Parts: sequence; structure tokens; C-alpha cells
Amino acid sequence: MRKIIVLFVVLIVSASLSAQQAVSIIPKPVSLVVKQGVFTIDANTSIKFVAGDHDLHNAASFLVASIKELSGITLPQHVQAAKVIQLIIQKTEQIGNEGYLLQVNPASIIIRANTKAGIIYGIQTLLQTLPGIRTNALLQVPCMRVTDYPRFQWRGMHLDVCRHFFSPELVKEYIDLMARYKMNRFHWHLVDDQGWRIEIKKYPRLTQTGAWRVDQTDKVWGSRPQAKEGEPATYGGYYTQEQIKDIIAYAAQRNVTIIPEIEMPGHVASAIAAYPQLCCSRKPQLPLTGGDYTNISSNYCAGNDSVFIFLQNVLSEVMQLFPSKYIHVGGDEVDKTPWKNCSRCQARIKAEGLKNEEELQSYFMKRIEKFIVSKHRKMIGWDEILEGGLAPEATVMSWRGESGGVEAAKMNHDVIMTPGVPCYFDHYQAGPEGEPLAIGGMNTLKRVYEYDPIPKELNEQQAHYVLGVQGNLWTEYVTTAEHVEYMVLPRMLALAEVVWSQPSAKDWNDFYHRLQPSFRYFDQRGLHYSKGSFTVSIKPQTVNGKLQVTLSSEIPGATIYYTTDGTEPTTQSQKYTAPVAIDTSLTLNAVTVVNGTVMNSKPSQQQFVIHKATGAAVSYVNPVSRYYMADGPNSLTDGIRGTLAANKYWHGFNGKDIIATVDLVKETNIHKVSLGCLQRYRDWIFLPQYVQVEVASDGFNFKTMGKDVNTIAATVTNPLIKNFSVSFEPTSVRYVRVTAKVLDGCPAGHPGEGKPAWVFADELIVE
Ligand code: TNX
Repeated sequence: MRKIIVLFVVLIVSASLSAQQAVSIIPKPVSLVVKQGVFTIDANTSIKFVAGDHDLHNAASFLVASIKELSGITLPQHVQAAKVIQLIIQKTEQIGNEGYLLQVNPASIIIRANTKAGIIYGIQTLLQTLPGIRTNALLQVPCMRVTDYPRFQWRGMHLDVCRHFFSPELVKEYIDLMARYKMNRFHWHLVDDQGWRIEIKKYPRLTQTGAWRVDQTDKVWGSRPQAKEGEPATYGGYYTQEQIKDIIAYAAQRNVTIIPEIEMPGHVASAIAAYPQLCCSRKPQLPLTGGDYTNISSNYCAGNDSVFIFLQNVLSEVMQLFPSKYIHVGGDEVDKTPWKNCSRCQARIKAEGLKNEEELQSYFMKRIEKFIVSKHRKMIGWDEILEGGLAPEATVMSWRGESGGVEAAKMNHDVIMTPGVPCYFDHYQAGPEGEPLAIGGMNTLKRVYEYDPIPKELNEQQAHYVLGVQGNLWTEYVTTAEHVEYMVLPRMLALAEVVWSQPSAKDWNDFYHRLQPSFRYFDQRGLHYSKGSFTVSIKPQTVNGKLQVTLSSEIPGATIYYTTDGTEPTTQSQKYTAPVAIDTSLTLNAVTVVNGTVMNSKPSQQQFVIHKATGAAVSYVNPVSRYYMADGPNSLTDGIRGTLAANKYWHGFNGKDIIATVDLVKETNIHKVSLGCLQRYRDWIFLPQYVQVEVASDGFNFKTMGKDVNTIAATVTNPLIKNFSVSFEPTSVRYVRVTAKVLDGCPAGHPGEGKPAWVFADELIVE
């Protein structure tokens, strides 16, 4: 008997423990207590709420549809049943507009909230405890008690549908994902240079012309040539007003407000392709195919009143469609040159007593804000709207770091934080080796998770102006729905926790564990997501003149295995325990192992070369570009090879030769000098015309030892690395000087034709 009781107790304890583990909610609720037992959702479950309440009816329909998808069962409403799910709107302090109380007992589930939003979030929490797709398993919700409410009111995600068009189905899927993780603001970027995506009845050419371009999806963004007259414009698309209404209602049911962005006064080459009279030059142009802006107008004319009439008409239709309090009007990256050369814009500057073109942009935004405010809406713009004077009631989206947001908050303006680091989800999340080509940058999952949106510069009162945070997905490099999913999953989940959960509740290890059921959910639903946080980060450093590497992974509890012989690591390879000293030339490969399984599809790799100049001081005649400083002044002799990505191990020079001299400190016998150089056509980086090697004993009287002339065409578009080498009879020298002759401008046919080319080098190898 005793044995049986012990067994029973063990069973109960382990059952409740596994229940605890099974409840992995993202974002982490304010309080969640898991209890004994489960509520089984089946045909004997009725939904109850105050009949006739429209909001509750809407929320209940969402629940019914979700359960039907998972089980085939249509839950009856308001009938006598053994078990009940009750939705109650009831004034409750502490949980605010969007919070909820969720109580699950074996016979009842009760969700209480002040509003429909809270009810929906209670349902979302409930759904996170169930399988992601229909299975044969019982739908069992663990008994629990949850009190939950968000930290910020603006929990946003943005999607650029202009650079590439995405279907209404993808947009709905995006909204579903947002809603599952309690994000509530969808910033729909509907207008940009390469596509106008919203039907405007008064101006049909905006979409007839502005939504379609020559299909060049086979080429990467930066290398797409401009369209030629007569080429068919077959790529693109737009949303009809009917489709938009449908999507708005779909989002509203899930407590997602859609904020349309109608860009102005720049980034509107698509509108100008439709109606050339809107720009300063009034010259016709074809819709842009990519990033080549040569002779393209992309600004509205700020001196032409017809432009404002046009925009008011457009905005009127937009405001009729979108119930959102906020209307986003862009305002970013306006090249003011056309305004400088335009007599109408100059006349406007004079007439309005403006100082310059910055103030002309400010005039533009203020005039638009007045119109928006007259319709009882609020204007949002990117942080450039601060330049030349902020419109009186504008909300600022801070993207160029946080400084614009700080400035605006100090002026008592509302702010949404969306700094490039870590909120740009078009940046890499791992690699870049092994990752799909991205625009650049690196925002890993952990980096997103650790973001705190309240800058230190703000005092408590100013901090209240920070409404929240938003993740942005620009799509120059994202052409498919699968790729959209991949870029936002799982980073959006990390951001969801940043904006919803209290900072004191944040814990990376705990989050990572709670993420696992979401990975299963993505797998079940066929959603693409990045496992990039498994990537091993390889950090070389020089300690007391000796090179060593530190290996790390973002995964809590993971083990790293590595090899130094060029082979792929397995669990039989060397286990990483402490920094690895590098004293010979080698290639290091490393992988993350979880529960005995290698998690990476491709190991992280780093090549090292140890040679006679390793650690030597280097001086340059032309300064290295401040954008590509690599790890410091002696990057060329640090033993660390660059990779095909234009990463931090490359020193870059723009339009100038690399003339680098190394001091070997004492006379040294050498016979070969090499310089590693990179070609990346789309980034305007080309191999040098030649590399010349000179040597000296005194640092003044250099003797030329030879020249290695480039044989690879500048028009080769695939990235490549070439070692330029000069060999000679063994010679005793102290100084070695190499000259890498930069190309005389980007080659013919390149988007930057004739403009200064870059030359990149990673290592000056002396043997
Ligand atoms: C800057 S963010 C832009 C976008 C680009 C993005 C690429 C902003 C307001 N403007 O037009 O797509 O960088 O990261």
C-alpha cells in the first residue's frame, strides 16, 4: 500500500511539473500559476457571454473558428453543457485596456477583461496551450490562473509591400502571427518608389501604372538595371479597396489596428511614373525596377499646390478606408536636390519665408498634418520630420537610432522606437554565411530580446512619450512569402516580449525554453523560421600579442564542438571549454550541439593565417574608410581572414588606392608577399587593377619586387576573394609596402558606372 501511495504522489508531482513546463506562453504573462488538472475542450463545451454584445460575439466567433480548425468541432453557444467557456467584460482595475484574467478549472474557463482586446488576448493565451494544427489528440488546456497586461500600448510590426508585393493571404498570415503574440499595430507600408499598392479611385493610374514594373526578380536588388521603353511591366500588384476593407476587419477581430503609410514627399517614384506632373521636372519615367535611381524623380514638387490637392484627395480615400487614429506619411530620406533646382519650390521658399529646403520639407509635413488633424486623425512620420521643424502634433518613428525619438520625447511629442539595431528585421539574424542574402547588418534573436526601448537620456515623465516599439521588415531583398516568414520568425516573438512583458520578468534562458513550442507550432503549420541563433559566434582577439578565439552560442545550455583541420565538426570533435590559442595557419569550424544533435546546417567557419607580419604595425598613405575600419588599424596583419561577406574583417577604401606599409621591427628574410582582396559587384567593391610589392631596410629607399596584375573581370557578379601574390628570391628587409591600385570607377553597365569604386583587403601575408 505504501508503495502505491508513493507512486501516486510521484505521479501527481510529475504530472503537475510537466504541466508547468507545458505552459510556455510568449510573451510571458505578468503572472501565471499552473494548477492540477485540465479542461478538455470537446462537443460538451458551450461558450457563454452576454448575448447581444457585439464585441463579445466577435471574440467568440474567433474562438469558435480557432477551435473548429483544431478539432473540427463547432462549439455551441449559450446552451446547457457540462463545461463552459465564459467571456466576461467586467470593469477590472490593474489590467488596463488590453489585459485579461484567465481562469481554467476542469469544468470552466473564464476570461475576464475590460475590453474585447483583453478577451482576445485571453483566448490567444489559451490557444498557445493547444496543438498548432488539427490532430487526433484531445484539446486539453492545463488548469491555471493568469493575470496579464502589456507594458506598452504600441506593439508594432511593419511590412514593406512595395519593394516586393505580397498577397492579401500573406498579409493575413502576418496579422495572425502578430495577433498570436499579442502585437497590436500593423504598419502597412503601401507606397514607395518601386510600387504603389493601394487602389485610389480618383487616381486609377497610381495602380494601373505605379503598381507594375519589369520583372527582375532573378537579379538582386542592387544590380537591377532600369526598365527600357517597351519592356512589359508584369511584376507587382496592389490591394483593391474591397480587399483592404476585408483585411482591416480581419485584423480588427484580432485586436490589430492597421496603420497605412502613404509616403511623401520622397520615395514616390511610383506615383510620378503614373502622374509625372507631380514632380519638379514633370518628365515622364518608367516604374523603378530596383535600386538604380539614375535620372529618376522620386519627390513630389513642394511648390505646386496641385500636389497638395492630389495628396488630400488620396488621404481622404485612405482615411475613409482605415479607421486607424494614426496615418503614417513617411517623410524619410528626401533628396532635396530637385527642390534646389526647381523654380516653383524656390518660389515657395521665398513666399513662405523659409530658410532652406529642410524647412521646405517641414512646411510640406505641417501642411499635410493640418489636413490630417482637420479629419480628427493623427500624423506619424519617420524621424526626418524633425529636420527643419516638427509639425505641432506629430508622432515620431525613430529609425536612425534612438536620437530622433529622444529629441521628440523631450519636446513632448509621442514616439515609437524602431531603431535599426535591433528593430530592422531585414538585417541578418545569423551568419551571414549560410543565410539568405540580406541588406546587411546583424540583429540576432538575443539582441532583439535584450532591447529596452526607454533610452537613459529620458526622465520618467519624458519616458511616457515612448508609446512602444515596432519591428520593420523592408523587402528589397525579400521576394517571397516564405522569406517574409523567415525574417520575422522568431525575432518577432522576442520583440513581443520586449513590448508586452515587464522588464523584471525578462530572462533570456527562460524565453529560449518557452520558444520551443513555438518552433513546433511553426513546423506544424509549415511556417519558415530561422534557427540562426544556433550559429556559433567566432571572436578572434589578440591577448598579449597572441591570437586566440572565443566561441559562443546564444543557446542556453548548448555545447560547442569544433575542428581545426578543415573538417565538419561532429559530437566526436573537440569540445569547446576555453579560448583556443591560434599559433599556426588553420581553418576553424564550429557547431552548436543540443541533446547530442548538431543544430546547424552549416558550421561557422573562420580562417587564420600566421605569417612573418602577424601582429606587425601597419601605416597607410590614404586613410581607411570610417565605415570599414575592420577591428582596428592593424587588421591587415591580425591573422584573421575575411569571408565573402563584406564583414568586419575587411578594410575598405573608397576611390583611393590601398598603400600600406608594415614594419617587421627587425630585418627579416622573406620571399613572398600576398594581399587578400574582395570583389562584391553589388556592393561596388572590386578587385584592384594590380598589387605591387616594394621592400626597404630603412623605410625610405623602397625597391620594387614585382606586381601581380588582376585577370578577373570587374563584371563578375558573384562575390569572390583573390590573393594577389608576388614571389622573389629570399631577401632580408624590415619594411614591406604594398599598393593595391583601385579601379578607375565602377565598370560600364554597373549601377554606379564611373562613380568611385571600393577596394577591400583583409590580410597582408608575408612569408
Ligand atoms: C531605410 S527606414 C528606409 C527604407 C529602406 C530601409 C532598408 C526608412 C524610413 N527608410 O526605405 O527600405 O532603409 O533597411
